Amino acid sequence: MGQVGDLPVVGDYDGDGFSDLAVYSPRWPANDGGGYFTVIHSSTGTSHVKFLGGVGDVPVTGDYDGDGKTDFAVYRPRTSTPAAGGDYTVTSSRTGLTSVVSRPGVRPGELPMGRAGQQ
Ligand SMILES: [Ca+2]
Ligand SMILES: [Ca+2]
Repeated sequence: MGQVGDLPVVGDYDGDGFSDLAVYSPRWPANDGGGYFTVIHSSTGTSHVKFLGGVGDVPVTGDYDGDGKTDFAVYRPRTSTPAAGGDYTVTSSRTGLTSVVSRPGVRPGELPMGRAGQQ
C-alpha cells in the first residue's frame, strides 16, 4: 500500500463502524491492465486485496447494497462516446457478486458523484 499513483478510498469495508485505511492502485503490477484495492480492516488490522477495474477506471466506493459495509466499485467513462456516459462495476459486500451498471449523461471530464443509481 502506498505506491505512486494510488488513490485514497477510505470506507468502512468490514462494517464495524470505524473507517478502514484503503487505497486504489490503478494498475496491477503483474498485469498493467488491471487495478486493485488494498484495505486494512479496522476490526482485525489485517489487509485485504481486491482486484477490480483497469486502466482509466476511477474508484467510486460506497455502500451501494445498504448492508453497512463499503462496496468495491469503479467507474469507466466511455471515452469513445463520452456523451453516452459510462459504466459502473460494483462488487456487493453482501453477495460478493460483481455487476456492471451503465449510466448515460456523463459529460467529458465529469466525475461521477454519489450512488450508481443517482445522476
Ligand atoms: Ca471498519
Ligand atoms: Ca455494502
